Amino acid sequence: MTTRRELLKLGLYGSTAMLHLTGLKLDTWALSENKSPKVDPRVTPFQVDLPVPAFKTTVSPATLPGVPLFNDGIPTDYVSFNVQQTLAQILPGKKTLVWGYDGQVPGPSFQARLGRRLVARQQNSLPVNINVHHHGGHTQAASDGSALPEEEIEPGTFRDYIYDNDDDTGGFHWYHDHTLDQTGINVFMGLAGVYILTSDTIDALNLPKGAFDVPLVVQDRAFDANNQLAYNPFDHNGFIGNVFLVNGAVQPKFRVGNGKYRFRILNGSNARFYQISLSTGRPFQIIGSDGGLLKAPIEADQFRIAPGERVEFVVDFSFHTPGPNTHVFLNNTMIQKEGRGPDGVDPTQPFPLMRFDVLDTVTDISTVPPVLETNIPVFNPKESVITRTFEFNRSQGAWQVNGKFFDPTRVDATVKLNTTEIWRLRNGGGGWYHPVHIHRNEFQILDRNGIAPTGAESGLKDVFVLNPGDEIRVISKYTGEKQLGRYVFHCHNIEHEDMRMMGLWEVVK
Ligand SMILES: [Cu+2]
Repeated sequence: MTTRRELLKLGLYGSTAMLHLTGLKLDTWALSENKSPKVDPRVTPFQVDLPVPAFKTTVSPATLPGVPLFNDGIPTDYVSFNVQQTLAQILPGKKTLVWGYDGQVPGPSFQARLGRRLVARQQNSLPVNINVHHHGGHTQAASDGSALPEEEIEPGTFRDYIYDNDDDTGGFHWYHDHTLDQTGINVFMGLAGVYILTSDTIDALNLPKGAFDVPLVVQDRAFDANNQLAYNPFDHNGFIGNVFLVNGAVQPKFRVGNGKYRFRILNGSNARFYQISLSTGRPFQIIGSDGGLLKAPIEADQFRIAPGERVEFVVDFSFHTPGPNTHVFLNNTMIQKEGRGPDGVDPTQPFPLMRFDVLDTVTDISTVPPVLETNIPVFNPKESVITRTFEFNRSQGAWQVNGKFFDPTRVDATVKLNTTEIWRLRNGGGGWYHPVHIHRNEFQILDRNGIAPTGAESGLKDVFVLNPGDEIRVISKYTGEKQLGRYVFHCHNIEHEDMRMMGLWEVVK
């Protein structure tokens, strides 16, 4: 197999490099019928129960030879993953080959606490290179998973990731593959999972807990005639599938009681946007955004969620009488035919992503407190030392930032530690949507086209959707002595990212 370094010398990147590096032969991959918005006819919804990924349990560091040990007094937990191929029953009939953390799709969930360090060993038993990104985390550069070639885990080797969990707030993060040129295929094959960062203060809020606190990882996929995942490496517009999975299961059903549930929804799709609502039309309480809980809950009856974004919301099923015919559907009303972006919301065409079966009578003592997160940092625009502008544009059928393709050897911005900066993110045109993700920090949106943010966008964010024509100003302060070094920012339409819509930035003393 050709090495990454050799390919870079040859000037090969994106899908061409991906095919070399994964060793995938085109004839083994049915080119998916991405243009068809039609639902796969093999699918019958609500046949399987919603899988809820288990929390990863800790292990003794003594079981992990060579793992870093610490004597700085900070409590440290250790977990160990084996990233491997497995066969999953997704469609009826033949099983589907997937790539998963511990062979699971989504992977086991991280349960982390503020102020407690977590070390994760990732053993790569796949035939391809991997790189694990902690999306939403205030992570040391060497453990961030920033698509830099030198960070990659080659087959048969491992890497230890150190998560300090010294973020300003807890949050609903996730982890997913971030290998240069092949993030699209790696995530598509299953390399994604949930990372929940909590604290004593968050736990003390009387929000729904335990079995009433449920992550929902929403993804679209396409399958060939043999029930195998079908990815078109030459569709650089963005992958759009015609089978909808929640937590790895096709349009599942979920048994609930007549009480409140905290749902944490992650759009883990490569390029698809969703508009989420309930079939009852009832409002719910949005309590969290990408970067954790909001200051206060926001009542809403729908929201948009783009690739990489997270929204936390509380649904109250107490308005329903439990019974075998009491169903509530989690609907998507966003129409999207191609990777360019969503075509718009059509409330007359609700598509059920999953079904809640209200069957049980429960005693619900949980509440949605009027005050949620009191520790959200306020970034002062007057303290900003520079305003940088990044324009996301299309060129030569691929994707650029400020007219340049990503180059892992070129630093596009140097940020001084403990300073505040404003970044202006601008859509370069053509009717394309770009959900832009910046690593390492959480940000406040100052304004979107001059207007202050509303809804979940008023909370801490790390993904910013550039609709056509948009210009967004975001602000953050770059604190953290441990978090010096190189990070990336990029479009989270993963096919755009793989075709080099990414920039490199560095935090220096
Ligand atoms: Cu994009």
